Amino acid sequence: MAHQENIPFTPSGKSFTAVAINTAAKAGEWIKSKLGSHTTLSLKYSPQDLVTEVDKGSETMIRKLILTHFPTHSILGEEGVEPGPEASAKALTEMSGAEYLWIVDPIDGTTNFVHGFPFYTVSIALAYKGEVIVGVVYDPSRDELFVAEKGKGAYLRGKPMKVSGEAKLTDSLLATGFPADREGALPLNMAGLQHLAPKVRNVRIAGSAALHLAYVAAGRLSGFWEIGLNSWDTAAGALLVQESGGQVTDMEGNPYSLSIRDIAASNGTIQQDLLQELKAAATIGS
Ligand code: 2AM
Ligand code: CA
Repeated sequence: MAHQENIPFTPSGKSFTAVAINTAAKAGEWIKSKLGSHTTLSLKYSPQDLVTEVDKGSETMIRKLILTHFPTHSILGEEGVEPGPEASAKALTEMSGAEYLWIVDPIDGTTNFVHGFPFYTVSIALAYKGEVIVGVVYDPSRDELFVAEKGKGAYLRGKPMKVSGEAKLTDSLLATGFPADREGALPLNMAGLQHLAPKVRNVRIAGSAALHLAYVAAGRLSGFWEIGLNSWDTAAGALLVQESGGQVTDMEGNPYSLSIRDIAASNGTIQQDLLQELKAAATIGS
């Protein structure tokens, strides 16, 4: 990850990255134009699991754009999968044989989008033989496009990103989230929050896992954890963190993989302390 500070980033790698960037930017601008004017609001897995016609339209647009460039590639998108954790895991397993697999969240932070809270993103990752090689998260509200290429670093507005320098939890700003699963995930995330909040500088819960991960990569958050996520919430963001010098693991400290549903990401320096506290919290939450 050798960066030259003053040379602007230009996409490379058979233009996979350029396609990811252009597709995320186009879909992001489109969903932003629909803010406040969606006409359908459906419930998926639970009353907290929302979907609008804008999620579906964004995914259709993304699929068409990717397939225009790479017609033989496979695409795993949130809106192409039945709701619920079992269906998500099954869909990922079924597609795990694909050589090139795009992993797409057409709106990460749908609840925010529905309420007009400007913290939602388009998340697009490309995995080659199961390993994420490109990750792009686009935040249309601030026009920020976070991009990472495996082994080549992570960039925001052409500048290399770097994780933050906090060495202790007491100095750390963390984020977490509450996904739609109110039975399994909510008590565990609540237990983590209750356990960690007194030990850190503060905790933010802004409703987009992809953007929280991008903020860890950009050094705006020291760390992030969340139980019960899907691959489309995390694939692009995890590469952003890794390529910015941070660490991403499951709750046991195993390195990030697409099948991980429980994620802990940080600047690396606080990772072990974060995992230790989450382990202690889980014994209270279960
Ligand atoms: P979404 O907006 O794409 O659904 C909020 O804590 C995070 O959880 C968001 O990234 C949100 O993504 C995700 N999330 C919401 N419902 C979820 C579900 N049923 N399964 C997994 N992740 C979910
Ligand atoms: Ca989504």
